[in-house]
Amino acid sequence: MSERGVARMLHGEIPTLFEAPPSQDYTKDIILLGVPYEGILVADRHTLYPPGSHPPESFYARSGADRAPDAIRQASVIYSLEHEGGIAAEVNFTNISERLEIIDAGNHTLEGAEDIAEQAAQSDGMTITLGGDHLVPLPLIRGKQKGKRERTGVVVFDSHLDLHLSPPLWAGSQWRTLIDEGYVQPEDLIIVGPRGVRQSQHEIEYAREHNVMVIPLQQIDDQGLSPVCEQIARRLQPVDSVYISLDIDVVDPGFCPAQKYPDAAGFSPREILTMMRRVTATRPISGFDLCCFSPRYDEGQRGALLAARFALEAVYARLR
Ligand SMILES: [Mn+2]
Repeated sequence: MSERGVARMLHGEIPTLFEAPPSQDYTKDIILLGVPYEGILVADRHTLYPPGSHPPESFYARSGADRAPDAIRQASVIYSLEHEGGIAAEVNFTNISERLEIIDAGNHTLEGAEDIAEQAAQSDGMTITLGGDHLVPLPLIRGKQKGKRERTGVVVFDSHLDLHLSPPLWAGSQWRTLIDEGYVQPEDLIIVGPRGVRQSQHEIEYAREHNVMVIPLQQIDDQGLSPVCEQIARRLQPVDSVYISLDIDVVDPGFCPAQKYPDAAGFSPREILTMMRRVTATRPISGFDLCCFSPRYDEGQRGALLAARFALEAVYARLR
């Protein structure tokens, strides 16, 4: 018996995400893309390094998210649409390819990604983006709002608030930039999953003063997943669509050790999938990104496989 070949290659040994056809036609329903960007690096508690620097290896701060898109693509053959179109067991066995046109637009810079998001939004398409670090949603949401101005709820799954004011173009200030530029209203920003001690007092004060919805992981432990999802759904009632940004460090590193900023005892993958499903149950999804996966620290591709599964859930959200 011969091995089943990979049908759609992006470049070299790298298949397209879900083996979707490679294309630059941004009028399709779902545009898959990679943004292999890693910018300012945190070196330690006091030091930031500019983009392109190579700080010494440290457990406090790790790099390598620029390798993530292609590593996730390699694992995503498990979810190949070439497998009879992709019959989604979680969506009443719906055939994905019969309902949605999906392409892989390849890897792009921040500027290129912003342009793609703008074009996709103009034809009511949606981007599913593999980062890169957590600056990546900045151009994606900015471009999306330029292409189609609407009230967008942003649901962030992250162990960190990322509500720093500066420096600009840092994966710790992206939400403030989007708010300050007027693309997102602070009350439409929902941050799910902060844990540990790596938050700053001024971020917490900003969230409180501007009515950003912050749901620490422990609130879900105490109140339960369903009641908290109902609170999020109520907050999302006035928005036109929901953009989901997933920092892989919200997941327990036991499931995915390949994180830039690992912190013990996080969410299980299925808790994240359940929340993604619930928050898009009443409002349409208009974009998704997954960031801060560093394949340098992956083991047996299990982190890459999980990242691909999260991207698939964003396809499901569009399908439902
Ligand atoms: Mn984070």
